[in-house]
Amino acid sequence: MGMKVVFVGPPGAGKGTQAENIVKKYGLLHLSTGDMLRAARDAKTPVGLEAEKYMSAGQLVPDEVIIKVIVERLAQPDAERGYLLDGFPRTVVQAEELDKSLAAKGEKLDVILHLAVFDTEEEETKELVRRLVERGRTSGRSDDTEEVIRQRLDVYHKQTAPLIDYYKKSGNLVKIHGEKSIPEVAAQVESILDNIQV
Ligand code: B4P
Repeated sequence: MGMKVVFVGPPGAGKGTQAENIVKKYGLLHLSTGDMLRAARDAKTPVGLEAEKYMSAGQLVPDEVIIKVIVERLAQPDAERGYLLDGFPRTVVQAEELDKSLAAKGEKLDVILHLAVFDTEEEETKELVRRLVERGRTSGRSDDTEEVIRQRLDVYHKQTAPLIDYYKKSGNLVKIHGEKSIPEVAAQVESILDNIQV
């Protein structure tokens, strides 16, 4: 079984950006719940149509919807080579369910990378809003408007930030300084993953 890595961080912290490089370098499967939900929406599946209502409003889709999607995906044979979870878990309930499904197979996560952007919420918000408004200009993503971005950040602080304490207890949480340039962030991540034995 390959390396099992999780990215936790606010919207716009660079999870998707860094994930591309990591999965290539370490041969991992990239599972971005945001990408999976957008693909389901575009394919007009029942899960995708349900998810769109939440995503366009900057809310999280219900835990039971996303947990089922991920647990089923991790049971596929290609997950054996190791994976990077990008955007999942996003709530403590999702993290607990993931731990339970791994424990049932005698497995656990190797590392949780906490992609933080500055130490104060004020500086963080300013930078994340700037990045996502900029991305919205070219991506056409319906949730990259300033109003929805602020809503997503609020949801992050209330529902996802508690994951940091949850994972601190596990002892394999590492903080990455996501305010640095893209190559500098990549170097921090690589220095951690290079030292993981699986
Ligand atoms: P996601 O698609 O996961 O979106 P994200 O948090 O906005 O992206 P990310 O942090 O990956 O930012 P990126 O690298 O692109 O989620 C979208 C929605 O899906 C959620 O709001 C929710 O509704 C739903 N959802 C997903 N998972 C869920 C779950 N588990 N439970 C419930 N709901 C779920 O970077 C952003 C921009 O910054 C880019 O333009 C990039 O170029 C730039 N950038 C990156 N790194 C930089 C750096 N170091 N310096 C300067 N700019 C940088």
